[in-house]
Amino acid sequence: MTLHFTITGSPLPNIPWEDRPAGCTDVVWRSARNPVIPRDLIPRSNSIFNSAVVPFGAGFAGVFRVDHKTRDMILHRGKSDDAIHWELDPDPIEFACNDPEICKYEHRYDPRVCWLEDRYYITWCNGYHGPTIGIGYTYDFETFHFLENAFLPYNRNGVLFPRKLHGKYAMLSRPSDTGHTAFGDIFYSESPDMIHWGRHRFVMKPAYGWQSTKVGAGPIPIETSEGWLLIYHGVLTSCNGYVYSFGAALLDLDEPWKVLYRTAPYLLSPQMPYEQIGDVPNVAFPCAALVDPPTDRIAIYYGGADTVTCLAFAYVSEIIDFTRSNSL
Ligand code: BMA
Repeated sequence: MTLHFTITGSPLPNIPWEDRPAGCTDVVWRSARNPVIPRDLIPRSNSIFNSAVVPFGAGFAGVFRVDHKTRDMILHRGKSDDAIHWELDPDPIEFACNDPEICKYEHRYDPRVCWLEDRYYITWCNGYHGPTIGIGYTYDFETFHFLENAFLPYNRNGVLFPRKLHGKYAMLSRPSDTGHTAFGDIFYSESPDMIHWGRHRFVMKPAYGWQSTKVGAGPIPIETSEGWLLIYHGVLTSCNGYVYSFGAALLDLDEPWKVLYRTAPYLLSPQMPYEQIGDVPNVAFPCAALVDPPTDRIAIYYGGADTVTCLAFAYVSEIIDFTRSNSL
């Protein structure tokens, strides 16, 4: 296949994949095997959703949001040979932590995992007197280390860039509130050491329709010659509550706070029963993507109705073309 642009990253020939179904004209299509992770995969799980997977060794590993039957929101590790059938550790991840002040946590949820330099960094929504962005790392998905909270409360959807920019680590996040935040813009921040974050820049705010209430970064941004491809969620406030869909934006490669294009229509909205019915109805919430640059294939992992984990497929080139030609 000859692409008219380049995608940065190593080949991933064993990416999970299903061809676009006959007759489907959507840019993003769902796995016929959805939900790929059921809510009851492990004995203590009430639900498993909004989770992050990465290539690891000959297979895949991930950090999963598991809401226990106590309704605590906790992170668990998982492994898979094919990125579809997952084995989750029944016990939560324990993060090694040096400072007792921040070692205790109120909750951990909505993880993202980012391979950066020499390790897998994990960012998640961490309860420390309200939600903020916790940062940890692992080399092996066996031992996990907690670094720091990146920001003051209240913040959600902390998503690292997969390489340094201007010699600094870079992250998107979404300042929020203690509750079910009825607003939300995406910001960009930089750090020399993963601990201290600053040089904050505004990236984007809600627009209309499916993204009229709030927006938040989804999977780790994908580097292409056309810009950073950011898949993000947007929220509509309907007469019956929030509706979470997702779309895409292209951000400037050097100055990612500059939005080049951004989809006016969504790429995927909650339309299947496993997205519409669950603990929180009408939620499609992407937290990870696997990409195979040589074939242009992308597999997007998203939570369905705050209950299960789902998978959707697309071609990166088609998302980019669609984003450009259907931009706000
Ligand atoms: C957000 C987060 C997500 C969740 C969504 C819908 O505020 O809590 O984890 O998927 O609400 O409930």
